[in-house]
Amino acid sequence: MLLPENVSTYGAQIDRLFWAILWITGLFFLLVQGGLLYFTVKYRARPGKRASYVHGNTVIEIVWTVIPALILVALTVCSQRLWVELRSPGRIPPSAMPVRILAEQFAWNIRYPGPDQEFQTPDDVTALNQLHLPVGKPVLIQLESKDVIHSLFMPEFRVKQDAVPGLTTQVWVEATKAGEYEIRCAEFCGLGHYRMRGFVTTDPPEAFEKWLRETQANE
Ligand SMILES: [Cu+2]
Repeated sequence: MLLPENVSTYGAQIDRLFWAILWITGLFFLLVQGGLLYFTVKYRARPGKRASYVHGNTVIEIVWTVIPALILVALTVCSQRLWVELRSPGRIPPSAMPVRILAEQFAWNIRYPGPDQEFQTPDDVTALNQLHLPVGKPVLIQLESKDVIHSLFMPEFRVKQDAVPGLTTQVWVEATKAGEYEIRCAEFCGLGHYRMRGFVTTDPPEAFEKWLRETQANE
C-alpha cells in the first residue's frame, strides 16, 4: 500500500525502516505543529491581558534534546546496519551474476558477459534499455556512466544508485517475482532526462537463459 510493489529480497527490510522513520517524524511533526497552533490560540493578544515573560525551563529543554538525540542514534544504528548488509562489498552474494549497465544521455546500455563469463569479449550479450533478471538469483549490477551523473532507479526493487562518470558502482539485487517493471533515471541529466527510461523483465531462470540465448543469436 502507498509504496510500489516490492519484488526484491531485501525490499521489505528497507520498507520497514522507511515506515519507522515516517511514523516517528510524522508523529513529531503533528505534535509540534499541533502544539504551535494550540499555544498561538491560547496565548493570543487579548485586551487587558499583559504578556508574561518566561526564561526557559531546564528540565523541559533537557527532555526535548535527549529524546530526539536517542531516536536519531537508534535510527542511525538501524540504517547503518542495513546499509552494511546491502552495500558492503563483502556482503555481495558470491554466486551473483554480473551485469554491466552503462548510463548515457539518454539510455541504459545493458551488457551480459555471455557464456565465457568475461566482459568485453565477442560473446557478450547487449541490450538497450532492456534489463532481464532471473527470479531467485542474485545479480550484481556494475554501474557506470559515459557522460554525466545519472541515477539508476528501480522502485519495485528498492534500488536507487547514482551512476558517476569514472566510477564503477556495484549494487546487487535479487528478484522474487516474475513480471515487467521499470527503470527511471532519478538524476536530472539533461534535456532528454524525462525519456531516459528502461524496462526490467524478471523471468524464471529457464526463461531468462532462453532470452539470453535468443538475444545473443540476434546480434
Ligand atoms: Cu539520466
